[in-house]
Amino acid sequence: MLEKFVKDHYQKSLKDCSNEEIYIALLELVKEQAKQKESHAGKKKVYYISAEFLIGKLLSNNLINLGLFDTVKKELEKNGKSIYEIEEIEPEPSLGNGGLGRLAACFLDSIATLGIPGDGIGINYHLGLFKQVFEQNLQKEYPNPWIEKNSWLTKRDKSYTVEFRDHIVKASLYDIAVTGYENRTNQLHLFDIDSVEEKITKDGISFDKEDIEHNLTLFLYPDDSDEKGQLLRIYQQYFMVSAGAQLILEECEARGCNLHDLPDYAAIQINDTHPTMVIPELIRLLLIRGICIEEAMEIVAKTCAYTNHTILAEALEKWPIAYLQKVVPQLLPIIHILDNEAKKKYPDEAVAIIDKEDRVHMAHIDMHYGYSINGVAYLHTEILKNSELKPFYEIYPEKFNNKTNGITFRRWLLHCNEELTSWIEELIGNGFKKDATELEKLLQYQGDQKVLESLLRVKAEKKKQLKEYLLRTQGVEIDENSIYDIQVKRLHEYKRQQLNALYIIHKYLEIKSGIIPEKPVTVIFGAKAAPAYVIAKDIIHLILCLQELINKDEQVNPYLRVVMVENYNVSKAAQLIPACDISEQISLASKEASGTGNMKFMLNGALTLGTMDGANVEIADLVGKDNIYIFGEDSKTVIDRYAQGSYVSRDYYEKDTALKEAVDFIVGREMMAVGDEEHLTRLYNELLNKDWFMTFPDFKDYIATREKAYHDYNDRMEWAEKMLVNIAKAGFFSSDRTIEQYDQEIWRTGTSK
Ligand code: OX2
Repeated sequence: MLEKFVKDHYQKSLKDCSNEEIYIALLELVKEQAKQKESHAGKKKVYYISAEFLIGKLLSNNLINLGLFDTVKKELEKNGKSIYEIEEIEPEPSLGNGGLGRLAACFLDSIATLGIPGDGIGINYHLGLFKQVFEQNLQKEYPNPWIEKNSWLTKRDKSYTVEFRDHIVKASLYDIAVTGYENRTNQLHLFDIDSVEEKITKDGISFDKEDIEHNLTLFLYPDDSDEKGQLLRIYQQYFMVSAGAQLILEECEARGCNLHDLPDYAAIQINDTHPTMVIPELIRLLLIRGICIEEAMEIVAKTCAYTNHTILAEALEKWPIAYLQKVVPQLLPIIHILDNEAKKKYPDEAVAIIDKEDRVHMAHIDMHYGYSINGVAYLHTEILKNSELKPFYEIYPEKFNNKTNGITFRRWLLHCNEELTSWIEELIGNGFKKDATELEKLLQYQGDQKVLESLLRVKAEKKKQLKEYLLRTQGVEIDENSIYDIQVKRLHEYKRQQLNALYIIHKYLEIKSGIIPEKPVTVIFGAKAAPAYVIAKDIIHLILCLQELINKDEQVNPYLRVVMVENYNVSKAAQLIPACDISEQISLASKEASGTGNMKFMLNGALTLGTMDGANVEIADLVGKDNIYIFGEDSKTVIDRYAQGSYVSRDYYEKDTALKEAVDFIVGREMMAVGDEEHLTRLYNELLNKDWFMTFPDFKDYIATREKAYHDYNDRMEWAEKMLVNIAKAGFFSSDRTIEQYDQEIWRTGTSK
């Protein structure tokens, strides 16, 4: 089919096309095919509004979803071309930061796959989050431009006017087709301004934050450490929701809605607090259209639903009224009404929208004026109900519900691990592609030596591929026969990459003292730190210094190596995850709302080394304690200790010699020879005097559990059996299951069974 397409469109044979030409032809072919699956069926539609959509490269996934991948791959092979080389040409959009944005992307895939009418609404950031480069063992940030002349974006002949206090801008609509797996095509709507100027950045990612006309759609999460940065974020958020709300009302009216019955035509999912202003904005638009305030509030409260992704206080946005006044004064009368009405009914200060310091609590708007509040894993939702959001749970118990996150198996199995996919297919057929719970059929092969051996061969093949990839892309050499122990995720103190680093130091010191590990280990990291997050960048510095020190040390490097992958993104995740033996999920219990990397690793046959946090709790439940490595204190102990304010990290340091040695090493002679004193000393002091995310109490158990996992790894048959159980039990974490629950319990479009 590609051959014919190329002939018809370019009057050329496939053999004579360059890879670039083939890539462009495939873009067009996919867009054409996707268009044929657009549908207007369905009265009620979901609008998933999110500041982030971490969609990754789309070519292969679209081909898989449209059922064209194998045909195209073969046609290319026949003509001496490779789909994998063509994939490399596609730039990866950096429209997201981490789990929150990747979840949004997986959800769009599943919404389309289940045939649910549902579109995404976001912003077309030209320079993305940022591109991470390592220089002198430090993270440096550069723009990440990704929009080319030929891309997945389709400019629509449609725009909306968005009014700020001092500017009026035109929000132009761009769409990216979202193909469902053997089902309908939906859209990701991304708004942009025509006057955006990619060239205004200097010295990395600096730019004039007040130049809204040119900067509005440049970066995701521009630095908000000063007032100008915070104002810019408010500009971006209002831009997204005002254009989005206008689009929603227009579409619903076109489908026959009279606005009084909006909840029958739209379900708006507010992904974290960034899109919260859609609530007052929709009310404002309904008022303009002649609906009275009481009814407008009621309509909106029946249309909007909120997802909470974190209990970290600093991530729950609170905008000063004075800032909102400077950008969107038209919303303030409405926000005051929302606040007054809430205060009349519920005088408790803890649930106020506007607090005593005149700040607007965005999540409080969502909870009072939305009809559903969901957490993203069982434990997280329980913590929201019983502690973090308890005052709200007491008022609105019926609004609270859990939706444990999921991942799309099209990307995180079918595409990233064709070898494992074929292995599964040979054993249990291909029903699991539509119904992921069928993976449980693999359990019948638990004691089957031949099957287990072939599973180990698949893993070995993926490990070899990763070795080649790292050599080709980063020039680093790793040992394919070592254990691959991987931690990839945003860099945050609560995720505790620093605990992993302390283990590495401990191991290094052991090897130096003559204690040789049973099996060599390669510890791999990938993580971006927010540009203004000082300690997170210090942790990256620590890891990069360890990488340099250890990899150069010939006494140590046969047994231990450290690799920090530069500019970790979706494509790199797709290389790393299938090759992993041990998946590090070591957040401080209670702090990781869910995690979704943990699910991807499990699905690809890695064993989890983790705390009882987020979705790890559900993974542990599913696979049983013999098939997971759990360590550390539980969430109750941690929450109680915070409540008592009794944690003193130095007490642990004084009592545990191994810990003391590892911590002191950070500022020791060897590290100072490769690192920067200011960064290392700051991190050392932070751990010793604060350690807010309590790495020290978990250190001992972490070391012991990790050693146990490494030891167990040597019994290859037993290990393979554990891998098999993990793969077999991963079906629950398909985002198709998650979305079916959203649809049945929150959106109620009436589509899914
Ligand atoms: C992340 C959470 O940290 C992570 O635990 C979760 O899996 C993911 O969202 C998807 O739900 N920003 N990112 C998150 O929360 C916030 C806020």
